[in-house]
Amino acid sequence: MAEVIAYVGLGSNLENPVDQVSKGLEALERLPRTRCLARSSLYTSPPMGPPGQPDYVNAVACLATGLSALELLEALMAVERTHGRLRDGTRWGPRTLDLDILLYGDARIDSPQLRVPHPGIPERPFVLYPLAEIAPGDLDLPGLGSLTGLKAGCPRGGLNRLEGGA
Ligand code: PH2
Ligand code: MG
Ligand code: MG
Repeated sequence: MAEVIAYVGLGSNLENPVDQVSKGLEALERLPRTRCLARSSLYTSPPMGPPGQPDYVNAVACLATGLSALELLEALMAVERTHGRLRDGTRWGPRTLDLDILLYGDARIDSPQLRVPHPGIPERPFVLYPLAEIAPGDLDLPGLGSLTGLKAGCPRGGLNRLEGGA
C-alpha cells in the first residue's frame, strides 16, 4: 500500500504526562511501516470534560504510514495499553495516554470503530494549535474546512506551549 500522511493527537493527564507524551512520540517512531515526519512542541491545556481532573499535556505528530487506518488504530491502541491505559467507560475521563487519529490522508471515515477526521477537532485548541505548528501550509481538513479558519474560530483557552518541546 502507498504511504498515507496521517496526523495523530497525543494527550495525557496522569502519571507524569510530559513523560507519557514524550514516550508516546517515541513509540510512534517505532510503528511498523511508519515514519514520523514531524512532531509538535508539547502543550499544557485545561481539561475539556469532567472537572476536577488534572491539566493535560498534548502534542500532535505527522506520520507517513503504509498501515491502513484500522491497522493504525490497532497499533495506537496497543501503544496506549503499554502505557497502562485503562478504559473504565468514563467519557473524557483522565488517562495515562490517549492517541487519536486526527487525519488519515484525505479520507473521511465514519465507522463504529473510527471517525476521521476526528469529530472533536474544531472545538479543541489542544489539537488545532499543535497541528498548525507542524502542518505544511494551510491544511484542508476533509469536510471541516481550512486549518486557519478552524483556528480563527477556536480561542486558545489556556493552551500553553511548554518550553523545551518534546
Ligand atoms: N482529551 C480528552 C478529553 N479532554 N482535554 C484536554 N485538555 N486534552 C485532551 O487531550 C483531552 C481533554 C478525550 O480524549
Ligand atoms: Mg482523545
Ligand atoms: Mg482516544
